[in-house]
Amino acid sequence: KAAKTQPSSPLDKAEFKAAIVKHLHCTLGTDENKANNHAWWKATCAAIQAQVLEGLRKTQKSHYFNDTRAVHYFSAEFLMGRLLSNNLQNLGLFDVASGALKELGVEITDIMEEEPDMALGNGGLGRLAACFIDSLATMELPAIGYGIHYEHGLFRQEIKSGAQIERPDSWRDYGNPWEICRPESIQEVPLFGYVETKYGESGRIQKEWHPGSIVKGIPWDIPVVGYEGKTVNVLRLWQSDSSDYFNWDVFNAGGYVDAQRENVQAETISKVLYPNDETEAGKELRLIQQYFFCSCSLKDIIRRYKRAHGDDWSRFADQVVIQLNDTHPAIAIPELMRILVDRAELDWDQAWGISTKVFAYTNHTLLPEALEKWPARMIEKILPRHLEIIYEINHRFMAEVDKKWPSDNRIKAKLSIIEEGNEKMVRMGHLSVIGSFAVNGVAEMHSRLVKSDLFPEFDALWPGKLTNVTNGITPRRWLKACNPELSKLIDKKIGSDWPKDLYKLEALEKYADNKAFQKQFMQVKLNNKQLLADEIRESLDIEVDVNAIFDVQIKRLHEYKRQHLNLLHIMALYRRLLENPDYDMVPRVFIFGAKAAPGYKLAKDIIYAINKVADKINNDPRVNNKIKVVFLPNYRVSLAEKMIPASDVSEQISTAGKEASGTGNMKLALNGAITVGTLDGANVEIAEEVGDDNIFIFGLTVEEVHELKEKGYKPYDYYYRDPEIKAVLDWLETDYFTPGKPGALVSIKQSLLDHGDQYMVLADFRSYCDAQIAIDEAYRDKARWAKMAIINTAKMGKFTSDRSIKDYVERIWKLSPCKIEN
Ligand code: 26R
Repeated sequence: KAAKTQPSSPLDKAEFKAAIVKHLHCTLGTDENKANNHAWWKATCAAIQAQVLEGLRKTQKSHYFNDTRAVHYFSAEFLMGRLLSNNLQNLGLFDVASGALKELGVEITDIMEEEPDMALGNGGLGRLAACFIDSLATMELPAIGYGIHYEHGLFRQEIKSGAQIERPDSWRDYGNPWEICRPESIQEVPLFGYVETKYGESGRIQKEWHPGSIVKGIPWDIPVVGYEGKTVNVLRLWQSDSSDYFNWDVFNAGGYVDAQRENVQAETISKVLYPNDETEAGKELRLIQQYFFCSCSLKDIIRRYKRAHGDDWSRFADQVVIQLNDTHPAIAIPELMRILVDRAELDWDQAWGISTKVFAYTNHTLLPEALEKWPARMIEKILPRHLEIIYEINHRFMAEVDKKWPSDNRIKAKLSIIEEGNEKMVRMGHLSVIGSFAVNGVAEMHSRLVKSDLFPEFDALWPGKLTNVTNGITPRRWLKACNPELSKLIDKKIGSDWPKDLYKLEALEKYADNKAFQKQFMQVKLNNKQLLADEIRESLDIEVDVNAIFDVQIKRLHEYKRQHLNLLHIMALYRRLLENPDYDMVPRVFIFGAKAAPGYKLAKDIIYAINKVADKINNDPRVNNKIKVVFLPNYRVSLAEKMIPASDVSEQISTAGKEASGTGNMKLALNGAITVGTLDGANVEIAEEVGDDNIFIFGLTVEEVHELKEKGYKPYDYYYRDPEIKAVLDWLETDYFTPGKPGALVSIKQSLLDHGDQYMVLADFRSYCDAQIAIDEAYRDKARWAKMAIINTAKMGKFTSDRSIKDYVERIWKLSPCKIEN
């Protein structure tokens, strides 16, 4: 035993036990008798981390010696969730660990609950980044994720008397066993100040930025363990700190600096994640956050490049590709130009030639209010040199536009990076398209709309630059780890190599009609529903029947996602039951999980309404338990992992053309839930895969939405023509759901009638109700439903994030895998 000095050779149960106990004693200063679940969790993580770090060391050595080209995924958000079960699964150590703990008298599922979620993201975009780095490691691709080490992730949601309350998320209060601080790689980030123009001897104009302050970026590395493979990549997150060497230098430069000096408390930069998804706020601190992590990351990349290639920039674009996750890191484009032109003293064309071979940009939304724009004045104050560079980029670009469309000022104004107006604004989307060699949308339909509606002239100017890469999800977390029972059933039926090759699930299709398999499949679903029912009882004291349909809508709360369409349908069902106690319906549990941006009034009103309607329905004996409404507070990755395996119906009901892709839709279908959805985002591709018989599509198409907008959409027409619509909307105005508080829910009605129903909820209402009736019918036929569920799981191969990454690698990044040597 003592001879076993190679910590990388997989541990057996006895060794694992010994490692946990050693960490209890030596790392945590406790023992087997005193340790609580938290201590057991930490000791277990520490035991695993030793293995992980060995893999990390070998990976970094191999990448270094092979001088590999790597992708650098720049993202302001990484929604990692918990890492324990994922790391165990990916290392193939789950059963060993759970056995070892059992012998120590500890349930692994209990200690897994001790881990706080790493909630460093808002929603889809952040979780996509997390799935992508899992796939990159699994596919043995050299990759590094760069982001921000927020002290507080997305707020914790509490529900008080039905309303959302935000509380700070303090995920690191008791330490994070997975992260490693790397003080040897600290970077300095300049901010504010002014630009000096110098005339060099060669007559070359040199610009020098004299910053007004300097902050420190401290890197924290989180190892990213690939499935079965040996690759362990890193996610490098930057934490801000005040720089000790700070302002003296600058200060002494003279009074001019004093006048220009601006301050930002260095520590506040990485303090908190902005909780807005989809509403651009233009806050100064957010721009500073974006520049802070881009500047640190670029310097980190360049330091690594120079170690191998010295001052020879000619190979930079061969070694480095940077993927911009939306426009949040777009400031990296002028920052690289500044480094190349001002620091490395390359001429502009050379520098631009390199930059535009390095960057690629992913667009995640078409909603106008989510497209980032910064006041030019704000950029000038914080990053004076960058504004100059942006103007220069734009100037040269306008010349290019003039060649294609001579003297067309309308097109110039439309394509310019600068939006003229009362206040000059810098359009970060335009900057990203111009500075990148590839631009992609995240689902077929979304990418088509990016080309036709958002950037049509860019598409004409640079044919082929705009493209599609459909999103995906990692099946390691979203099936293998979160749904162990279904995973084992699948293993038994078709073998266990599906986590790395999800198209293998197609082999399940031939059992879709098999009675015995249907029974097993639906038994697993029932067991998962039981687990969720227990959770609902514990958290909300609501009893739900596991034989009811579990109908789930989980996503950020937004009008375009239309949680209120779901709610209006629930109210309509309730009303039908009150009018006709014999109204025939399969009992249904409507389950919601959603956070609203703290400043988004109507979104918060919708949460309040869901909770108030829930109170009433759940406690009305006339409903006879045919409907339950459950709003699970604090929706997050770890809660999703419990809800998704227990879902029968997946609500994907956005207004057509508004949801770029969606990824929850994929997770739910993979776990055997049937989608009720519009032809929007990736729903379209899910429908293609599963076939029309295995999905419930309803509502207006994008084209119909456009037509209706064109000819003038009048929500009042639907209100007066459909008595059920009128009844439920009027109901909102009474105090039926909010006793003593009439009008408490009226803002929803107003938004749908007086404010024009921007997202066409009323237009889709009837068609949605019809789809729900079709679901009710389908569910009554047990065999039919089981078959649909099995086919959904079987047909999700396309939606593994491994396929997305393969698309990026082949069409955009041009990377090769790197085998890890011992
Ligand atoms: C500028 C700002 C405040 C902001 C805008 C938008 C901040 C954050 C966002 C988040 C966005 C755009 C987002 O999460 N988009 C989602 O990306 C997912 C992954 O591609 C898609 O599946 C999903 O449809 C889309 O809404």
